[in-house]
Amino acid sequence: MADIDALTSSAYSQALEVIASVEPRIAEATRQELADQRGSLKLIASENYASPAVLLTMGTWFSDKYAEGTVGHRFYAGCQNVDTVEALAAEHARELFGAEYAYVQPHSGIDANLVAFWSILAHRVEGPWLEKAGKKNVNDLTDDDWEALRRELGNQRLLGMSLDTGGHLTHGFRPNISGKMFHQQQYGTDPETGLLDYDALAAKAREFKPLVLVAGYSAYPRRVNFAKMREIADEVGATLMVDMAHFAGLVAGKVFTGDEDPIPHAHVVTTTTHKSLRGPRGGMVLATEEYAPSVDRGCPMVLGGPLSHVMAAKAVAFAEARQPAFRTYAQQVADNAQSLAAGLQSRGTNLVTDGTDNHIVLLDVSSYGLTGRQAESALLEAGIVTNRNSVPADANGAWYTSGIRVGTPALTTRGFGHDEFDNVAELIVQVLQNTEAGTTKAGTPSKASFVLAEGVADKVKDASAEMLDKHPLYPGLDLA
Ligand code: DSN
Repeated sequence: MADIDALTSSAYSQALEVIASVEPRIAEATRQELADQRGSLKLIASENYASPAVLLTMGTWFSDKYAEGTVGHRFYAGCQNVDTVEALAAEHARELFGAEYAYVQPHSGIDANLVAFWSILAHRVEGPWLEKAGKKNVNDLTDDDWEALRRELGNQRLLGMSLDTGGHLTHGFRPNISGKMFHQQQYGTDPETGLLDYDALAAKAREFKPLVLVAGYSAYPRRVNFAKMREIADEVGATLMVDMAHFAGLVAGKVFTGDEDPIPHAHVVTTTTHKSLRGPRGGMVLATEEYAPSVDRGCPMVLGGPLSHVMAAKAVAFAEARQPAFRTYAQQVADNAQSLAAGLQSRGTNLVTDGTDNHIVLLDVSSYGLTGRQAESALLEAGIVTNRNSVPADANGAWYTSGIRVGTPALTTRGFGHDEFDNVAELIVQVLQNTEAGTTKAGTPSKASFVLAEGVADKVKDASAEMLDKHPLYPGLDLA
């Protein structure tokens, strides 16, 4: 069998030489990025490390091919190989998730959500409206028809989780297109527990009667009961759309099953492919057969030419995720989050919802006298990469915040287990305990500047290095 590590090393060494022959600074930045990722504790909950096979698949001439349309039905000639790639990626996705239909063209999560929104509108609003107007398809519409249809489409309602309680920008947040194209309202979490309150959500849905109920999150450290979500959607006649971008890996790895698996319950499911799923950077829509024809119109409705090189990498990543080892990985991601949360709590850190049962831990750092911004910067100085995040009803708003979001997918890929994550908790706490809020130039309290006690960053970096050396990133990858 080929020595994959040796092949990977030589592939990247040679690729970097080729790149350096044109723009050496890009080759250098690429080397530096690897060194930085290797040398820091990556705790950003939405990041991971894709395999060399996935990364290499993105660097090919598929990037040069246009292929608007769908498999076997393209607007450009010469798409036979793109057809192979797209069909395979979709097949792997359907098998991996047990979905009726998969659309692998979206370039990102927001693209996937836009495809889903417009598909739902086309299916639920445009279709019946065309029938009523006696028109076969949108090409038959007059200017007056269009005006009336636009009014109809623009009057639809969407109910999604609010940003400060863990929802995503694309779930109806006002400044996002989703908050402008729909009449939107947001549901939150229980102010005492921080947990989703399904009764309150149902009451809001009954009152608001949304066409689209969006479930899913990017900063909620708990599982969601999608069977309950579907009951609520059905009661009010809404389409249930689940954005599983964050936890797709836990669904693929069968950590979330039954009521926690969105696929059997939602009409339409969207995801990114690069977070816990550990694939290339991109998006995807899964749907029931009923919604498939309108999702298939993602291009030209929302998207331009698909990124064929990324669709190829999706196929490779999904093939990896269908291997038994991925289930072990996904379970470890969830177990490690438990260790991290317990380690933080036992050292006196407040966690939103008092813990986790997915891959996310959300720290409320206000008890340390810090904003999220100060904590994020101090942690970075000590080689711990996180992101600041709002906590529910955040007194510091969405820019400075009071929270730090951390997640386990990336370091679990490196092989970190229970003891290492307990140690990571210790290092985080050491930084937070030794950081003080700074002042502005005028001497007033600052929400951004901070002072990390001398020597702490080095001590934490040394302790991290011991663990990182034990679990090297891309162990066999040795750049010449
Ligand atoms: N940027 C992603 C995250 O960090 O959760 C969501 O878009």
